[in-house]
Amino acid sequence: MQNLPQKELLGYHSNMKIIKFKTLPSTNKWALENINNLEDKTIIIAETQTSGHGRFQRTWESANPENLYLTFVLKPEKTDNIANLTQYLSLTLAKILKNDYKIDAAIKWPNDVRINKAKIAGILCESTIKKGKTALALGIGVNLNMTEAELAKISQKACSLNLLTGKNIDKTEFTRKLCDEFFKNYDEFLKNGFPSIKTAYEKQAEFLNKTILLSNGSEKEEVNALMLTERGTLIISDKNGEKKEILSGDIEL
Ligand code: BT5
Repeated sequence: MQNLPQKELLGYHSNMKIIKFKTLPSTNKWALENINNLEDKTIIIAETQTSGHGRFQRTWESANPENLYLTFVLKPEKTDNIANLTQYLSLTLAKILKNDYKIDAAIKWPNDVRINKAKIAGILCESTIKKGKTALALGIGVNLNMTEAELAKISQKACSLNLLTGKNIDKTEFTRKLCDEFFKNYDEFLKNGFPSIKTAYEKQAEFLNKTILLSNGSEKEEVNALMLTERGTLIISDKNGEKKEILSGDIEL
C-alpha cells in the first residue's frame, strides 16, 4: 500500500485539471504511462520525485517538497510547433520571475532558465505517438524553497527563488501563476510558433553574440553563437568560420 501514489484532485480554477501526488518516481514518467487516460491540458504535480530526470537520463534533484515538480499533459491537434514548447515554457517562467518577483532571468539555449549563471529550473519535453496522435509530457522543475546546503549538492551552479527574494515562496501561488501564464497564450503559440516569441526570447537570451562551448557527445567545440532562426534553432560559426544550424544539444557559457 505504501508504494501506491496518493492522488488528490485540486482545481485552481474550474477549467484546470490538476492531479496531485504525494510522491512519484517522476511526473513525466507517470504522465506518459497513463497518457491514454489523461485529457489534454491536465497538470500532474508531485510533492517529491524519487527518480526525477532531465535530458540524457541526468538526475533532477527532487527531494524537497517545497519545490515544484510539474508536468503538463498536452495532446495538441496541430503539432507543427511542438518542438518549441520548451522554449515557450522557459520564456513563460522568465516572464513570471520578472513581473512577479522582479528578478531578471536569462535563458541558456534552448531552455535552461538561469539567474547569474545559476540554474533555477529545468524543462523536459517527452512525447509518444498513439494511434497516430501525438501526446506530450512537458515537465518543469523549479527551485522555490531550498537551502544553500541543498544547492551545493547539485552538480552545477544552482539557485532557488527564496534565496533570491529573501522570502519563503508560496508554492500554491507560484504554481497558479505558472499554469495561468502558460495557458494564456498556449493555443496561440501552437498556431504561430517560435516567430511569435522570437523577440521576447532574444531579449532574455544570454548566449547570443558570445563564444560558447558546444557539446557534441563527449567532445566540446568552441564556437560563436550568431543568431536564432524562425524555427528557434541556433546558427553558430565554428573556428574555421563555417556556419552551422544547431537543432538541439547542450551549450556552455
Ligand atoms: C533539465 O535537464 O534541466 C530538465 C529537468 C526537468 C525536471 C522536471 S521535474 C518534473 C518532470 N519530471 C521529471 O522527471 N522531470 C521533469 P538537463 O538539461 O539534463 O539538466 C540536468 C542537470 O541539471 C543535472 O545534471 C544537474 O547538473 C542540474 N540539476 C539537477 N537538479 C537540479 C535542481 N534541482 N536545480 C538546478 N539544477 C539541477
